[in-house]
Amino acid sequence: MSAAGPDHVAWPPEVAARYRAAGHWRGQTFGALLGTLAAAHAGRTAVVGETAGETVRWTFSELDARAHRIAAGLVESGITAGERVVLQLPNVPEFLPVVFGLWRVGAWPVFALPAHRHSELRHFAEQSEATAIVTVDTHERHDHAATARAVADEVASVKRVLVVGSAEFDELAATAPRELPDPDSEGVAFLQLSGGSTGLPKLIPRTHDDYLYSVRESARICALRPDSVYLAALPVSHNYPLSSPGVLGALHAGAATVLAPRPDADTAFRLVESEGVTITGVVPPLAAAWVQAAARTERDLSSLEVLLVGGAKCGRELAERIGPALGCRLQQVFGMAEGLVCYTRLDDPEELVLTTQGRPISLDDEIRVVDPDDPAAPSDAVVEPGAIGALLTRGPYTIRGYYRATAHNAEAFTPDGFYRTGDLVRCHPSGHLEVVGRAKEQINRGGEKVAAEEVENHLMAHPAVLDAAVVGVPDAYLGERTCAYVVPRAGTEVTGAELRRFVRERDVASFKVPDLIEVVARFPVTGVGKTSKRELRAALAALVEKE
Ligand code: OOB
Repeated sequence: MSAAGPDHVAWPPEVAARYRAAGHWRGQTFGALLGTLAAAHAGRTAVVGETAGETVRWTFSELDARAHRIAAGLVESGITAGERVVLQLPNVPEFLPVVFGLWRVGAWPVFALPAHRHSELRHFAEQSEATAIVTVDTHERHDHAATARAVADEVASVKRVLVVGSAEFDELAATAPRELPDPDSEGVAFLQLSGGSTGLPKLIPRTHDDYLYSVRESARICALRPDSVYLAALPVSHNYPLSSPGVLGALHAGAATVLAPRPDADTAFRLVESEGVTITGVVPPLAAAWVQAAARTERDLSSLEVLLVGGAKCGRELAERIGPALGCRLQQVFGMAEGLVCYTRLDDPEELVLTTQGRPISLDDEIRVVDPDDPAAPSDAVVEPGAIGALLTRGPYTIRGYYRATAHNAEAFTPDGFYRTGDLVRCHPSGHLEVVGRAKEQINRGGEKVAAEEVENHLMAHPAVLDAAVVGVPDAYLGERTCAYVVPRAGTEVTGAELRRFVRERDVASFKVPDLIEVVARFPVTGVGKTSKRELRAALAALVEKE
């Protein structure tokens, strides 16, 4: 417990007992799972990836042995159960043994994305009071090790930076394995990041039991089998390629995972052909790019059976093109790091696959669609069946609270434990949800989530900025782009170009730098005097149209 609130808001005991009795929570940790998988699939390929320009292939036994050695090495380097470790790894094969090593120790990985920069990394380290940062040397021309060291210098709790691929890491990874006590399966396994709508990303505590349930069911719903080959095209530290069904779903099924160093069509198609990939998951802009590239590729994509599309809305037009272009079945997925994941089923009627974002994993996922009118003072009145409303959910793998965020939790959850997703949906009679919009102040930039307030704060740090309002505007390729309206202080002048540079220099993930900045004399206001983001959005949309 910290002053900001508990590390983990547990499910009420009677609810937890129900999830156990239903067989959702099985008392297994990820470390124990890997041991079981290694016994069942010993010599089969678990991971294929590229490291230092070379392809590596590890079997389930090798992965298990590596994870044991890394766990022992982490313990010897002083890392103990319950400590938080910020992990910033791109799609390198070491991702898996490091994560399973941490899980065996009982330390909690904090899953930073490769795109995060100093600003975000520092926030994760501070917020979680992390004792270590694990990262790579450089990746895509960014010096991750230098960023991690700079954060370590500034955040007192961070005692060490471990760079995968360094001599120090190789030594740690060669430690003789040792018996370690198995952590509590109902305890926190790791912290995921929320896309956020207020300030900096919140941390999401997920337990072994709850996450494993979603992984096991995802693997089943996506029909993964030992001879499936899953391609992780997106960065694996994100919840979607990690567990929906993702790398963990593939492992769970005894299937191989191929880690793509980059998600572009050239890289992905090369790997589909060479590794016989059967299933992968992408965000809509990437799906569109692959569809286009497929028309002129000479690669053999015939092994591909399923393409998952999610993270942002996949419109019907794109949905219709996927099957014919890539010769595979489309599966829509609508999920969130906080928990709830919906899939269209492989045997669903075509119409539902093309027009909905699927139905929940579990019959115990409770869905409530409520009147969205005033998010600040929600009435939570349930709408008529089939009407559009704000989605609330609770269930066996949806958190009951963010990490150390009591004040925010009071708004993000209802008193009876439903998570306010901020998504506007329509629920079909079949239970399939159609995502029709969003009530939260977040921009979904092709699947990458940008909290308006976080960017506004960066803009307002500029001495010439009096006020800033960040909104999303429609974009044909990304779905939405990030745009900012800025009011300068009296007597100062500032340009959009200058402000973009300013935000970039504050060392934030580049997807958060506003695509467009408009400097205006004042914002339109609502009846009660609040900035009217609706009007700003409309004005920007008109502007973009004109351009
Ligand atoms: C996934 O997780 P997050 O945490 O990055 O973002 C969650 C939010 C949702 O609340 C929703 O606003 C949006 O992303 N979203 C979609 C969507 N999938 C996610 N909006 C419309 N259509 C979809 N299919 O993005 C995530 C986590 C697990 C699996 C898949 C995606």
